[in-house]
Amino acid sequence: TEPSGTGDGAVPVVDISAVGAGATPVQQAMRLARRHGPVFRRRLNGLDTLFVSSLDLVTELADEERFSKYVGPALENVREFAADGLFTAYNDEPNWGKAHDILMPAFALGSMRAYHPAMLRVARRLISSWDARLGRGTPVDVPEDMTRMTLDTIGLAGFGYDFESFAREEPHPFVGAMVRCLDWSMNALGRAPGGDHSAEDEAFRSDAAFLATVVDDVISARTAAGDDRTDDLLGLMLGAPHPVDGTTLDLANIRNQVITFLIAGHETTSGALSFALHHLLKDPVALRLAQRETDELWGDTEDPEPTFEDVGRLRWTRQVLSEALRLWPTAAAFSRQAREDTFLGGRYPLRAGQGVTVLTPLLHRDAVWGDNPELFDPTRFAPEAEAARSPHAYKPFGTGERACIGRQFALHEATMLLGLLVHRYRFIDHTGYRLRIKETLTLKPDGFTLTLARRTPAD
Ligand code: MNH
Repeated sequence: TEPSGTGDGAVPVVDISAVGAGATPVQQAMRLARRHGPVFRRRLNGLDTLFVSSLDLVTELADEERFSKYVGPALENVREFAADGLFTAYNDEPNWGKAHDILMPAFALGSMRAYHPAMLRVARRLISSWDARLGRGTPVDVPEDMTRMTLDTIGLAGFGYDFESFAREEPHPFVGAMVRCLDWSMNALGRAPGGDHSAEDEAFRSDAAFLATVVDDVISARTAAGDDRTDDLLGLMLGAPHPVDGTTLDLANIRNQVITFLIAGHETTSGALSFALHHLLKDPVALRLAQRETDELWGDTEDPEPTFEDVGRLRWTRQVLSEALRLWPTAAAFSRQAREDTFLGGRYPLRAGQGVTVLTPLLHRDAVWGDNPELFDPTRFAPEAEAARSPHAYKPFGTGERACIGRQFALHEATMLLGLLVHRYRFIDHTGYRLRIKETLTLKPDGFTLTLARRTPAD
């Protein structure tokens, strides 16, 4: 669509100041979009957010010539602890381009091959821990263990640092402090004027300071050993010269990158794995197909040794993850800003710099997904089906040059783990779990536990 128009598009304005955004702002926005349509303006205590969720408009927003990433109010809050790290940097902040160029090699295909052994090692920690529960018949807390797994994986693969999450009764304190920081970022958005938030802010400062001590620990574990390897993320951060101008990252920026990657590198992958397991639990046919796929690779081997190539062969398992991320994209919104004054859809006027938020879960339920978008159906990601669909219908990893740098990392890690789990266990829905979603800027199933049994050859 040409960026011209009459500007007469009337956008519904929904003022939620009286009720607030509550503890589940994404799910609230989904309800508002269902009621008011794919474009609406949410007004909250004087802060307006323009939400968009239809394929035609998101296709326009994905046009990098007209739009770029917008660091909106939520990310401004995250900047309080991640500053100019890759995720929260402004487009025109020189450290974004610099760090992007320096860190890209850590996410090339060859690097995934290098991370594979660490990913497998951590997957086995989770399996040992689940095997131990199995003997005692005690339930596992799925999101909590997925977080143990993904945190240890980014720690070891990216930083050579061991959080040892499975050796702890409680999650590593990094996790609690991080969740509270993310929660603060989300809740601070909806503050009514005049309230006293000094206690929350002080608690936030202390959590952010704790995160910084973990960062120091991660960095000094490497530098104190005089280790100057540059074949992982931390090595690139500390030592690699920019491919063109030869400069390296400064220490303040390195610290911001470490915090950014420790958070972005595990939190959303953990949620994605948890949703995928939830859907497999509720869909015996999809589960059976995943089991069959792993049986074809590994037979009834007691402890399979997945190769890097094996993970690429787990096509159905990967489709299961893609479909889980369609229904519940764990980073559920991203924002764009107009480069120049323009009209979105030829109707809605936008000023240069003005932000627009894509509500990804509803984009993922657009009519392009057919008549039954709520149905969990991994065949939607069969290669032919994907080829026939607009690439803009599916955006769990954002869009354009600021899209997720860790996508292949997350998918390799998660596909391998899911494959190993369905190969080994029967999942028992001991509570008759009904999906409830907890929001702490990202989405996770709330209170999701399972009990397990070993699969027998007859299963
Ligand atoms: Mn990740 C950006 C989702 C896994 C590191 N990530 C984004 C964005 C989305 C996203 C959406 C774009 C945000 C925006 O436009 O404002 N990320 C995910 C999801 C998963 C995920 C759903 C897992 C599933 N991300 C990972 C992993 C890593 C990572 C794993 C690191 C190892 N992500 C990033 C970084 C950025 C990002 C860094 C910012 C990239 C940039 O702006 O240059």
